[in-house]
Amino acid sequence: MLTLTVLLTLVVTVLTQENLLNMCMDAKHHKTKPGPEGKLYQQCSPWKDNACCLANTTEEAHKDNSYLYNFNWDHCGAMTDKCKRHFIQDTCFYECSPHLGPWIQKVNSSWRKERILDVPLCREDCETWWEDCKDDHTCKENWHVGWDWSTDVNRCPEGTQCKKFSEIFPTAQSMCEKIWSRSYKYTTYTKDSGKCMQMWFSEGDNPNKKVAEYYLNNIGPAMAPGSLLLLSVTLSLLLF
Ligand code: FOL
Repeated sequence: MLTLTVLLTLVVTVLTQENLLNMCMDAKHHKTKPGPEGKLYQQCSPWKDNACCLANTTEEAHKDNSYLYNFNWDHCGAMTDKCKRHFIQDTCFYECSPHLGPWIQKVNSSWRKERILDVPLCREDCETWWEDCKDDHTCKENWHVGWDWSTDVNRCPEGTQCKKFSEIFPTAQSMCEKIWSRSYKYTTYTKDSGKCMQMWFSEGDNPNKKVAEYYLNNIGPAMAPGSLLLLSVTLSLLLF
């Protein structure tokens, strides 16, 4: 009986892991399940074989003040193209990634039921983002809350001042971690490490699946070591 229970638990654990490896968060524009999309727009095309976003969402992701969040990148004057492309890429990553399971959390929010928290971002992706934006301007550290929405798009709230990115965010780390209220965790891992998530990758296999797998099997949230423990308990029960 005990053996059966342990085996069942093991099966459930393995199935849960499989689900965490390939799923979509319950947010504003995400599909309920990941799947192929045929064609995704420009910078979002690397996700076309398996995506949580619809083609329409990816087209919108490339527009200013898109219907996605009515978000105005140009709230402190026009954002440069070299900076904006990183925000477009972030939108693709956020809307399309099917491998964010280990970092998805439930939230009480007016516009989404789940969010991502502390996704380990590759150093180069964070640093080139900051380098390309450091001379652009913004008035806020956390872009998720506190805007003036009295018009149709977000504007800088009273009492704030437009400053250089590099003043609001002195380091690449502070920008990546603070701008979307800790969606990302800055890491010193490089893109070839297999230990960090890549915002930028070429069409072909999504390198982030293996990274999610790594975090589930190694140091991931408590449940992963649990499955290894269960495996050994099962084996010892069967053998002795
Ligand atoms: N990219 C990443 N990586 N993580 C994210 O969580 C993320 N989120 C967005 C876009 N890219 C992301 C969505 N952005 C509001 C502002 C920004 C936004 C979504 C919504 C907004 O309506 N803010 C209101 C508060 C709304 C509320 O929390 O009830 C505000 O006060 O400004």
